[in-house]
Amino acid sequence: MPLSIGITGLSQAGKSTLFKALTCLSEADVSGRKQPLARAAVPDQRLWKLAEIFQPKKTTPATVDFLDMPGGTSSGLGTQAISEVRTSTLLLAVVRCFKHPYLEGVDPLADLESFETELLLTDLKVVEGKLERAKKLDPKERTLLEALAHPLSEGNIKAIPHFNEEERKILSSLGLLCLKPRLVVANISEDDLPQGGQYYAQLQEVCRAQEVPCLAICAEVEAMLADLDESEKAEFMADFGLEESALGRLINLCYRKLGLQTFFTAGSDECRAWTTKVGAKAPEAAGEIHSDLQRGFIRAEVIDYPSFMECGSLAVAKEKGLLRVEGKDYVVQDGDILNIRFNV
Ligand SMILES: Nc1nc2c(ncn2[C@@H]2O[C@H](COP(=O)(O)OP(=O)(O)OP(=O)(O)O)[C@@H](O)[C@H]2O)c(=O)[nH]1
Ligand SMILES: [Mg+2]
Repeated sequence: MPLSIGITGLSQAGKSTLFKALTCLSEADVSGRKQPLARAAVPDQRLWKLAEIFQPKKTTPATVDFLDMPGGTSSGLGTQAISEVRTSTLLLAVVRCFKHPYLEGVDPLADLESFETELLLTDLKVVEGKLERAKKLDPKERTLLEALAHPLSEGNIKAIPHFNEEERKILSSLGLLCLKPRLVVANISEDDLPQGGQYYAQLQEVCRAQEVPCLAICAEVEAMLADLDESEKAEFMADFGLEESALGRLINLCYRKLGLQTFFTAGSDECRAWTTKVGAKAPEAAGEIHSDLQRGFIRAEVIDYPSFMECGSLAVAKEKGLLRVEGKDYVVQDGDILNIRFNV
């Protein structure tokens, strides 16, 4: 299933600007859309380096889906749009740290808090509704919902219980926003690039206490960069003191937060990047490619990316004994190049 990231936050925080920047969509692309959903390629230089060597017919990056939440009311959480974001894997909370043309003041901490309150209230409605309506609620589910109702009604995001995997599974169909992994994006003004400035520093402090990763992005500058070709982009990024695009930085953080990593398949037909969990064993990783590969997994030929690049080809790697054969207990490492042997 593709990783899906919901872009949420208060109205006018810069969500759509960020969405455009991350997905390289122009104004025209976005306005014609019913579903503000777009797929972005995960930037990974290693894939393109592999493609230089293999010269495949096709090179396919891993992808991430972004969903832009419309604003409109005082908060970014319009009810019709909520159902969309309930299926997201992770939420970005975009917080305004720039002077807005017509909104007064800049107060990222207050904005973050009112956004979180809004988010919890939306969940509270779901939880209460479920508790009221469902007489025949499974007792386990009822207990979990009851444990949530209090912190939700208090608007206290820090008091949301940490559920284990089984408990999360029980609640998963509700798509509760408060249980989703979160990341805060400080949407900073151009003048605060590249360090982030005082508002970012304030947000960072609060986020650190909540163990929520926080990232400073200037959505407007990034949206401008997204329209440029590669050489112009590099020049402008250097001017702003930016080393990596917002997409790259954001995805790195998301992967870390979600415990994800990348592996590759490479050949003359296709070079491709795949996403799997950190700690995944070879058959599970193979399952990302196709369920048949997991079901019929026999073994995997494996080489790590740096060793492969040193060898320059699979033939040389084999000669040097660097292409290993691993069984079903092999724990896949970030950057591994895998060739799965299977039989169904
Ligand atoms: N200075 C500055 N202005 C920005 C930045 N990001 C967005 N803006 C401006 O803020 C306004 C709102 O941006 P949007 O991206 O439409 O915000 P939004 O969160 O999608 O708004 P709603 O969909 O109405 O909730 C626009 O006028 C943007 O040009 C930024 O990084 N810096
Ligand atoms: Mg918008």
